[in-house]
Amino acid sequence: MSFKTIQLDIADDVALLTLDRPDKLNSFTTAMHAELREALRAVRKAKARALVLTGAGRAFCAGQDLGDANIEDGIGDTLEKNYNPLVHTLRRLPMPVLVAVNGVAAGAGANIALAGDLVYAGRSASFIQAFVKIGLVPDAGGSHALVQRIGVQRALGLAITGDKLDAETAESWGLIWKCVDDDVLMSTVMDQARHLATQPTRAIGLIKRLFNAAPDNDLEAQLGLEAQMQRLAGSGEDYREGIQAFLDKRKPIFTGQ
Ligand code: T3D
Repeated sequence: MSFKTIQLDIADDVALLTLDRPDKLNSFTTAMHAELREALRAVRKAKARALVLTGAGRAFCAGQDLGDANIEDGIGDTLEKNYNPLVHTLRRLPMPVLVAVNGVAAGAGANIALAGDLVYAGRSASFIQAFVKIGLVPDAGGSHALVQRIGVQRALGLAITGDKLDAETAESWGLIWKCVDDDVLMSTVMDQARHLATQPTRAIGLIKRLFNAAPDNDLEAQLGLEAQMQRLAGSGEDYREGIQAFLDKRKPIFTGQ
């Protein structure tokens, strides 16, 4: 499958999706959004068991391409047509989504990164809620993810100032999973993705559903959802294999079912 603004490689059950407009710091265009939709459909069709998202060159993504911004027809429409479905798709993919933030992640670029499940960043990477600098508000799920992960004060601070947050601080605040040295970022993320692709994928998809729902549920509703997800997980082949392997004192072989 060949694309103009992204690259997609699928091997060993791991899909590697690279935003590929390095001259424009991989900023999003309408064409890139269309290609991302097609690529994510292909990832599902191929039954990949882990997805890695990264950027080509020195940046992860500088958000919306400001030369391709939809000033005339209304930015809200662009969000509803392009960004919001992308956030939903990444959050709902029934496989772990790992993000390798290889450089600056600004505006919607930062917030699409935060839509991943395990966000890794190279030590020189940074996160910028750049919206306010052009008179906009955080979008692409940023106002939700930031408040949930780092609390209102830090989230507001980043959104109102548009200040750069370095990767080490992002890790220490709990905004991302891990900050690692730049030169081992891709190998670390790919190793983890290949490992996760051998794990109980169906259960991981259910874990995502459970944890994505948790912030909006009270305890009663969440207990009910846990029972529902556990029923589904417990009806899977991987549960039977996990139990059998434990009893046999051997390593489980999970099929992802
Ligand atoms: O439709 C809608 O508009 C709604 C959606 C909105 C969502 C959003 O994401 S709004 C926020 C958009 N993003 C930004 O405001 C960030 C703009 N970029 C920057 O602030 C800086 O580029 C960075 C802090 C990200 C990186 O700075 P630096 O000094 O490392 O790089 P640079 O020199 O600024 O950029 C390098 C090139 O990339 C440069 O092109 P050139 O001069 O070499 O031809 C620059 O113009 C280009 N570039 C960077 N960001 C964008 C971009 N081109 C188009 N759009 C960009 N967002």
